[in-house]
Amino acid sequence: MKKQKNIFSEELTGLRVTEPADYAAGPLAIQKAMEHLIEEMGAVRAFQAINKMNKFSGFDCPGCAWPDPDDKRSVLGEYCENGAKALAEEATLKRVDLNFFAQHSIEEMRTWSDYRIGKAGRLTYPMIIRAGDTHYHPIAWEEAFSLIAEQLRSLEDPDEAVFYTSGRSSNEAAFIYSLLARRLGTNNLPDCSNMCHESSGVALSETLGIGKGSTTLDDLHNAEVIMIIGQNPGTNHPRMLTALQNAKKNGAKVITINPLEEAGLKRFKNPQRPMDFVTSGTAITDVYLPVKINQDIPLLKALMIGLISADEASGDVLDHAFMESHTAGYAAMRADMDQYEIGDLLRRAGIKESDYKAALDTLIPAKKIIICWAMGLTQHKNGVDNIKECVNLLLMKGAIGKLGAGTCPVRGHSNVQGDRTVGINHKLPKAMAKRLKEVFEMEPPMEHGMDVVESIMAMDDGRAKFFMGLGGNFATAASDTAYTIAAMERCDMTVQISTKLNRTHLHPGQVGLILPTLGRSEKDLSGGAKQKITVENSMGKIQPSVGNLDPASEHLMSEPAIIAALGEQLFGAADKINWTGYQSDYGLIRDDIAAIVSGFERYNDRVKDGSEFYLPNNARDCDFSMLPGGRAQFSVCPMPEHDLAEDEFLLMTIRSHDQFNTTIYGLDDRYRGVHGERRVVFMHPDDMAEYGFSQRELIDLSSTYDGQVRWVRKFHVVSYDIPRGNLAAYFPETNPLIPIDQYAVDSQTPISKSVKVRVHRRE
Ligand SMILES: Nc1nc2c(c(=O)[nH]1)N[C@H]1C(S)=C(S)[C@@H](COP(=O)(O)OP(=O)(O)OC[C@H]3O[C@@H](n4cnc5c(=O)[nH]c(N)nc54)[C@H](O)[C@@H]3O)O[C@H]1N2
Ligand SMILES: Nc1nc2c(c(=O)[nH]1)N[C@H]1C(S)=C(S)[C@@H](COP(=O)(O)OP(=O)(O)OC[C@H]3O[C@@H](n4cnc5c(=O)[nH]c(N)nc54)[C@H](O)[C@@H]3O)O[C@H]1N2
Ligand code: SF4
Ligand SMILES: [Mo]
Repeated sequence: MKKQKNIFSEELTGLRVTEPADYAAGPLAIQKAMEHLIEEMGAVRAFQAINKMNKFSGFDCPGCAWPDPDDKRSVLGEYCENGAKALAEEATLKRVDLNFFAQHSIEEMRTWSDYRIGKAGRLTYPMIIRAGDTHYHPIAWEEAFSLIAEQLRSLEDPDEAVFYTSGRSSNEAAFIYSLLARRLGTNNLPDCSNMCHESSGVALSETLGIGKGSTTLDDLHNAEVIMIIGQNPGTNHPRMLTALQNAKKNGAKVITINPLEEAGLKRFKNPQRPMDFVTSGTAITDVYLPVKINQDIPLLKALMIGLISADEASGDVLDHAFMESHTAGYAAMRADMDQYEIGDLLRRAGIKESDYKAALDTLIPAKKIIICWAMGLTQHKNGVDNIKECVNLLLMKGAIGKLGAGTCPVRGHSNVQGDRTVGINHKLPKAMAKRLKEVFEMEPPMEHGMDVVESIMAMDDGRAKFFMGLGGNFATAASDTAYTIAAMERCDMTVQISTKLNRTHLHPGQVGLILPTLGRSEKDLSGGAKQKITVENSMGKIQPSVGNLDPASEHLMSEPAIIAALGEQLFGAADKINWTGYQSDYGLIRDDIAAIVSGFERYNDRVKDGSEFYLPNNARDCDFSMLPGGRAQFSVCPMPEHDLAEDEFLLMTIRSHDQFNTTIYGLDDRYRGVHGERRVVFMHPDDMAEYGFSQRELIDLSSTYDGQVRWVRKFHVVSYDIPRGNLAAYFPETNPLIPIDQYAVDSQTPISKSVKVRVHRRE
């Protein structure tokens, strides 16, 4: 068999396994936060920055999109362990300087682990590499801009260019980046949400008329039941545990649906409450349902059938008045349920009847229900249906558009939601197109552009020749790593606007450019004035962000300044779009956002002096007038099918506690009892016994789709409490297993949580 090209380093780093933790946070979280901050930044710089993070006059945490409290912010600090790590990683004192690039060839750096690549430090100078070069060389900003502009002008068709965005950019940068692409004539604006919550956006837009969640922190605090499904907040949204703790104090019950019993969903010891350290903290989950991978639909159907039966007996379990006045499609969904039988559904889901009953009894009396979810639902072939099924349950109970109830897709990157709101969308919304025509007298392209998967395929077959990334680590984050990397290398030019070195920089096109940029925590003095940026959190609130640290290098430009300078170079200073003005006054960008995007009226006023505001949200207001018949829509969701061969497992590719996507903070996943190593695969002890695998044994994994076999090698088996037939391993090391053409129906999100794989003893 042909050996597939190795992309990730297979170097082993020394696995140690302990018992999984039975609570999250506590004193160790504070200790770990401090260790990362002080090691990367030194004590003085660390305290200077951390005291401003998530404060009204400070900067927004560069980690996840979890919201800050609306009213008061804690004097002890409004951040979590992983927020501290995100800051430490960005504000590190380590530097990738000219010397570094002179010393290390890209060939050499490709052999490094992602951990080592990331730990090299902050990029400090614009760099270029051309086909045949072994090393990156410095280039002046002006020269870089004219090279890029020249390349873009030389394209036969603007659709040969692809403009990717990762979710850390500000509203200001994202808005003018989308303007740049559209002014050029393309909607090729793939973004990280294509790999993330796109399934949520599609499902929620179709059923509730808005591609975002409907709840706020206040709703969580007032809910009777919170379902947490396919999400690991203890690691990925740690301050959500504080919200859950408050909700529990107010009497909420939590139902958790997850193949893994994650520590953060067992108990929480709030680092802000030292009393929690001496007690056992707060129990988070009341009913835990250890669902098999991607068997959420059968489980949700079983719960809905249970609710319908209970309602038939008492008449007051479902909200009939709400369904009659606000929804459509219930009869069809109800009729579809007749073909299912609860016992079968539970067998498929792998759920015991007693656990099911406990969940059902919790849901029956509840009127205020919130469903929270993340990648465990979105990254499957049927990701869109997974979310529609959640909406069905909420609609039956009338649990939408009122205090304490609604949808809560918990967003990933800190501004991924804002980027989409202000224009990063490969499908240009009609209303936005109309405003662009009116305000800028331009003719925006109307056909849909390419998303992540389509862009990679287009780079592969030569339809796309130019790639620009506003942040992110495209080659490593996307699926089918070997294919994706080869596709990117085929481009005439690749340009990465980045804070830190990553693997994507090591696989440039014919010409590769790195444009180093400021991070959130840094002072932005573009144009000689103190600039602020704005972001939108997972709950639709817009807030300003102003960094206070000295920049990592005097040669950095801010994201808005880079994009606007390129716009000026391409379209001239006399263009209808004020590229020149944008570079020195982000207030002008906000004025134009206000002119183009609804909900941003008086934008500059409303983010003055640290103030924040919520964007309008029709689902929160129970207004479904944009949907057929003015009603929220029930959906009929078919069952997930995998057609597994007898020796195939379903693999979910998940995050450790020591990473932010492709940025590896450290080598531990302490809540799951894994230390010093990322090349592990979690397996049920009975499955291990069947294969004769011993703890820590090294195995290889392969996936076979359409006759093509893909491999990743050298993973330690770790015995774990995971459903039989299911496996878990970390991303991005397992991305080479996911074929580019395996994605969710309608959202094209790669199937990162249900990859069919085989396990192999190493010869
Ligand atoms: N520290 C840190 N924070 C982060 C990130 C990070 O990498 N590190 N990434 C950010 C980003 S971009 C995102 S999108 C979010 C991701 O946040 P999450 O979605 O919480 O992250 P994952 O690790 O992908 O975990 C998914 C969870 O879903 C479960 N799961 C997997 N498959 C299924 C399934 O079929 N059904 C059910 N019910 N559960 C399933 C897994 O066991 C796991 O607990 O976090 C954001 N925050
Ligand atoms: N198998 C598998 N694959 C997945 C997932 C999964 O669960 N499993 N999750 C998917 C998800 S949810 C997501 S969101 C994607 C993430 O995909 P990306 O967003 O593309 O990846 P990140 O690792 O977040 O990007 C990190 C890089 O961003 C740059 N960066 C950091 N901060 C800034 C900044 O402020 N400005 C700029 N310009 N650059 C910055 C740094 O250079 C850093 O190396 O991955 C997806 N891939
Ligand atoms: S919960 Fe998310 S946004 Fe809040 S401090 Fe932690 S990482 Fe940052
Ligand atoms: Mo994400």
